[in-house]
Amino acid sequence: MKIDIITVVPELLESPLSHSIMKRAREKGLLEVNLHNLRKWAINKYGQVDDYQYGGGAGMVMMCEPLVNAIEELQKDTSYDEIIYMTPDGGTFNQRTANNLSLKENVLIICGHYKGIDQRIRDHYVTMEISIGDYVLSGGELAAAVVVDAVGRLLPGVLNDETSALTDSFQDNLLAPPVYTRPENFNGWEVPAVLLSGDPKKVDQWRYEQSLANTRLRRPDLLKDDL
Ligand code: 6GU
Repeated sequence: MKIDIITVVPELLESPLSHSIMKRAREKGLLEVNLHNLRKWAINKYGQVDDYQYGGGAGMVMMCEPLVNAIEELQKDTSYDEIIYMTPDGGTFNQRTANNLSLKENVLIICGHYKGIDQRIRDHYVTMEISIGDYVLSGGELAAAVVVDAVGRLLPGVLNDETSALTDSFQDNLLAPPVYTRPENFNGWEVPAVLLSGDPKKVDQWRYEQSLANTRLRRPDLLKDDL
């Protein structure tokens, strides 16, 4: 999978996408992430990519011209399955969206800053708008890093048995069960006996019951919507 990202602050995305599982996914060639600095397509030598908004009001708006030139140039090499705009008024990102995106070949992500991007870009280029939750970030970059991480780890071959996505919270609309590691007794705190029983059927059953109980208690909403 290839993900191109248009941003005015590539530095915000570099580190989160260069460590741990994202690093391995990229090194293995399973995930290609390219950061494109929008300033490259600025309208003047001052690097301008934003301007005052029509109708007045506080905050700058990212202009059409640099964005169109950036998108059109990238589209010369790539036919995108989705052009995503990261925005707090987009659809809320969840595991289902991550699963769907992980099946795409080429995705372009546009990170907004300031008051956002000119509406005409959203009307004429953007195919999907994503928010990561009901709060406002200073820009779309951290949200884009969240999306790339959640999607990247689902690509076949990225995770191994130790990190398998199949047992994650949300993958089946249930929260994950509790986990334990050595020692069996720490300060008198015991590992649940069933996990030491050596009976995989019993262990599976216990984990499922714990997942269900956890979900009922903490996130009953998950049991209502179908993934
Ligand atoms: Cl995608 N962008 C911004 N700026 N704020 C957000 C967001 C995105 N998702 C939640 N808050």
